[in-house]
Amino acid sequence: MTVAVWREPAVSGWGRLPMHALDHPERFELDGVWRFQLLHDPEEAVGESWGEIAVPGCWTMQDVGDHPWYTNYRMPWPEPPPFLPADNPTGVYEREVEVPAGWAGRRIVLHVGAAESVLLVELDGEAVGASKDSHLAAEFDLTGRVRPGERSVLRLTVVKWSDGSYLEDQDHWWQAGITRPVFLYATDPLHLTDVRVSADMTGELAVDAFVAHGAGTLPAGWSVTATVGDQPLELDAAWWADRVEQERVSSYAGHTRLVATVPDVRLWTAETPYTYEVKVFLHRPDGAVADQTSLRIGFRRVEIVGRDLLVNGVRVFFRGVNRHDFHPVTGRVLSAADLRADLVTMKRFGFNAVRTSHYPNDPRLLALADELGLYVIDEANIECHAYGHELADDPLYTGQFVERVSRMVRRDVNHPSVIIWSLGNESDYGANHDAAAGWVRRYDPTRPVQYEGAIRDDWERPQTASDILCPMYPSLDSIVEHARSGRQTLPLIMCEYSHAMGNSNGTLAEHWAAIESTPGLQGGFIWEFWDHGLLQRTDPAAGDPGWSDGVAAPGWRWAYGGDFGDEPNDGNFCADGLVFPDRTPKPAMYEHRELAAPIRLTYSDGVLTVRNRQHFRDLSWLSASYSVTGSSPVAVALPDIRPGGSAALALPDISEMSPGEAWLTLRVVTAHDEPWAPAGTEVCAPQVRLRAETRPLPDRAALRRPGSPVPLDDHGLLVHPLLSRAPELSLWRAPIDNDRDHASSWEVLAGLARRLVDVRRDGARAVVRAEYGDVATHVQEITAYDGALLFAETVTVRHDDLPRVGMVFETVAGLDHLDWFGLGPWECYPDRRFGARVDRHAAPVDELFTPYVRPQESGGRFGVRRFTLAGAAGDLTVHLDDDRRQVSVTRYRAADLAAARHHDELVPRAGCVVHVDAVHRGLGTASCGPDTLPPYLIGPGTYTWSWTLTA
Ligand code: IPT
Repeated sequence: MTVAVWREPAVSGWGRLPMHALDHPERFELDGVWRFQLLHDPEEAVGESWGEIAVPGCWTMQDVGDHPWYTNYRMPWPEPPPFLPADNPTGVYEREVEVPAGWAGRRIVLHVGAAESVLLVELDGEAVGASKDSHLAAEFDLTGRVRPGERSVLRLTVVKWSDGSYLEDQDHWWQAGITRPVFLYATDPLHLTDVRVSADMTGELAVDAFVAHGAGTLPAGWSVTATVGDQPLELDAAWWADRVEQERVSSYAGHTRLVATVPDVRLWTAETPYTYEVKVFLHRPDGAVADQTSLRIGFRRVEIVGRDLLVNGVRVFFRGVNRHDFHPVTGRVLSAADLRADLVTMKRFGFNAVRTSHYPNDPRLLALADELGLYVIDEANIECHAYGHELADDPLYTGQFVERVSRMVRRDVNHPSVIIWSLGNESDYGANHDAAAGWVRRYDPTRPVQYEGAIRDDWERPQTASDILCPMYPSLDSIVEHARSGRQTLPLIMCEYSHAMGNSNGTLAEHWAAIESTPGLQGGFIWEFWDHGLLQRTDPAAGDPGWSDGVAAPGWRWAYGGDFGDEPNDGNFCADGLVFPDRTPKPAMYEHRELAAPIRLTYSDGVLTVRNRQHFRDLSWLSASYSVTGSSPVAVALPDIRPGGSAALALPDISEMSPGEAWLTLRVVTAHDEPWAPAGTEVCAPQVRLRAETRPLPDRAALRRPGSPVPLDDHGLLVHPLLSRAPELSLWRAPIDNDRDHASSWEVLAGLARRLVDVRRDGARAVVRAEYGDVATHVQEITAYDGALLFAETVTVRHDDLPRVGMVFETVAGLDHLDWFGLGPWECYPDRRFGARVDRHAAPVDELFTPYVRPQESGGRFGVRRFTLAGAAGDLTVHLDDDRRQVSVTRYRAADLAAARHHDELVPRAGCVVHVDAVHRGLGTASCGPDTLPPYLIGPGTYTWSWTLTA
C-alpha cells in the first residue's frame, strides 16, 4: 500500500533518522547531473523518457517546464486546506550509486540537504522513507541496502505541493527541487549519533556525546574522550553518580557527559567572535577510535534579566536584518562563497544580527556567523500565513509544528551565534506553537524563544511561546510609549522593521536615536536583506547572463511576481531588500552603516569628543584620518577608549582655512585584516560641523552687474541655450513603493496644466505668474545679471500631503558630469541622510541614478548648496539659498520612471532632467509599515525660495 504522504498532515516523514548536530566527513558526494523527469502529479507513472538536471538545483530555474511563482501570503490557489492542485509538478531524480568497496561493514547514510516540499526516497525500487520541511536535511540509513562495490539505483521523488506547503507560505518565490547537497556518508557501526555542547561565559564546558551501534545493541566497554583546544575534558562525576554501569546507559542508547573549565576563557560575542575547537572521540573497547567529530564552539551566555536581553551580562543592541536563502540565478541554491559574501556584506555595513527569515537557512551560514560574529535568530520553517488561525490549532499539524522546530534546534544547538529560537512567522497563534515552545524549553533552557504571533495582541503579559516582545513594523511612538509605560515585561526587539522596498528606509536615524536613548528598547531586524529579483532573459539574442552595480546585463532583467506568467502574484513586493539582486548595496545600506558605527563624534564648545559605541571591545582594530572640508586627510591616533566610553580628540586649526562651511570628517577604517574586511576598509565616517556658512546664499558675488532683459518665450518660460526645457513648477515624484497609498491622489499633481496669468517686466527683471488649476499658483521672479539669473519662487499649493515642491528643468545633451557641494556621495533624502556627508562631491550623471528594480523616484541628494553640470556643451551652475534643499540630476523624467515596470524599459534621455526642490517629502517605509514622520511631510501653504543659475 502506498500512502500519499504529501496529503497527510499528520505524517512529517518516515524512515528518517533523527536530526543531529554532527558533520560526518567520510563522504561520497552525489551532487552533479541526475536523470530527471517532471510528472504532472505524484500519482502519474514514471515514463521511459528521461532528461537531465543539476543537483542541487531548483527545477523551476532550469527550463524544464515549471516556473517560479511569487505570492506574498496568499496561497497560489484559492481553495483552503487540505486542497492540493491537480497539477502538482513532481520531479523524479534518478542515478546509479556505487559506493567504494572499502565501505563494506560500515554504516551508510543518505543525506539530502533540502527538498522542496516533500521528498520520497527509493533504492532499487524499494521505498526507504519520506521527509517534509523544505529547508532542513533528511537522512536515511541505507546500511544493508547499498552494497559497497555494487551498483544501486537511487531515486528521489520531490513533490512540489503538499500539506506542508500550507506551512511554507512565506513571502518569497515558490520554487521546487533539491536545493542543497546530496551525499552518502559512512561511519563505524559504533558511532556518535549526536554531540551537544554547552559553553558558558564562566569557562565551564559540558559536552554530551550520544552513541549508538548499528546492530542496535551497544557493546560493553566503549568510551568517549574529548578535548577543548589542547585541554582534555573529564567525565562529569556529578552527572555520572546515578548511572549504573560506567558509560553504558542502556544496551541501546549511550550518553556520556564530559566537562572542563577553561581558564582565562575568551568569550564569544558578535564583536569578538572567539571560538575554540572541541574534538570528541568515540573509542571501541580496545581504545581504538571508532568515530570522531570536531566542532567550533564559543563561550557565551544569553539571558533575560528584567526587560533586558543580555549577552555575557551586557545589554546589547541588535542591529539586525532578515535574510532569505536567495540567489538571482539558482533561486536558492547557494555556494559557500555566496553565503560568506552575504554575511561579509552585513558586517561591512554595521549589522551584528541576522534573523533566518523564515526557515532554517543553509547550515553553513551558522558556522560563518560563528566565525565572522553575527547574532542569529534561528527561525523554524513554519508560516501558515493564509490559514494561520486554522492550522495553529489543528491537531493534525501538531507533529509537523513540533518537528519543524525541534529538528532545527537539534541541528543548530551548538552554534554560539544562535542566541534566540524562533517558532516561525505569521501563523496566528495556537496550541501547536505552545507545544513547540515546550519542547524547546526542555531541550535547550539556555536560549530564549520568540514568536511574534504570541505577543501580537498583548505586549504586557509574559507569554508561553515568546520570551521576547518582537513586534513587526510597530510605530516608533508605540514602542517608546510601551518602554516608558512601566508595564514592559519582555525585552523589545522588533523582528521586522523599516521595510526596504525600493527607495525606502526613511527615519532609520529617528528609530536609532529612540532605541539608544530608551531603556527597554534593544533594536530590531530590518526587512530584508535581498531584493528577490530573478535574472530573466528578455531578448533571445542576449549575451551571457550577468549584471553589474545592481543592473542586469542587456537583454536580461530582474524578474518579479508576474514575470513568469505566475498568476496570481504579488508583483514587486518581493523586491524589498537592502541589496539589489546581485548583492550591490542600496544607498540605505550606507545610512545603516553610519547609524551602526562603532565611533560617534560630537563637537560642542570647541571640544571634539569621540565615543566608543561598541559593547565589548576597544578601538584598537580601527585606524582613522580626518579631513576638514577642502583639505587633505591627516592620520590621527584614536584614543584608547573602553566600550561605552569617550575621550577628547585634538582639533585641527581651521582659522587659516578658506572661509565658508567647515566640516570635519573622521574616516575610520579597519587597521588590520579582519575575516570580513581587508585592512583599510571603511567602517564609518562620522562628521561634525566646525563652522557654519558665513556668506548668504545664493552666492551674490555673481549678482553685481545687472544684465539684459530675461529672454522668455510666449508662455513666459525661460529661453536658455543650455536648457532644452525651461524651469517649471514640479509637485510630483514618480511614486516610490512607499507612496502606494498616495499614487492615485497624486495623479492630479502629475498632470498639472499650466496657465500663464501674466508677465511683468521691469528692466532686467521679469515676474511671471502662472496657475495650475485649483492646485497651485506660482510667481517666479527672474532677475538677469551679467552671466547669472536669480530666481525667486513663490508657490502656493492647495493639496494635502505632497511629494515635492520644486522646479524641474532639462538640459541639452553634453552636460554629463556633476560636481556638487552638499550631502553625498550616495543618494539621500530628507529622512535618510544620516550616512551622507557634507563635502564637495563629483560623479558622472549616469552614476547618480539608483536602479531600483521597479523604477521610481531616485538619485536625489539632500542639502545641496550648489552644483555644476559640465561637459562638451559647456557648464551650468546652480546655487541654492538654504542647506536643506533636495536636488536630483538624472536621465529620466518622473513620468518616464512611473511608466516603466522594470529598469530595462527605461530609455535614458541625452540631456539631464534636473529637479531642484524647496522641499521633498520623506521616504518613510509605508509599503509595509509606518510612513515618514511629521517633520518630513509637505502640506498645503506658501513656499518661497530662491536659486541662481550661472552659465
Ligand atoms: C511581514 C512578513 O513577515 C515578511 O515575510 C514580509 O512579507 C514582510 O511582512 C513584508 O515584506 S508580514 C506583513 C503582513 C506585516
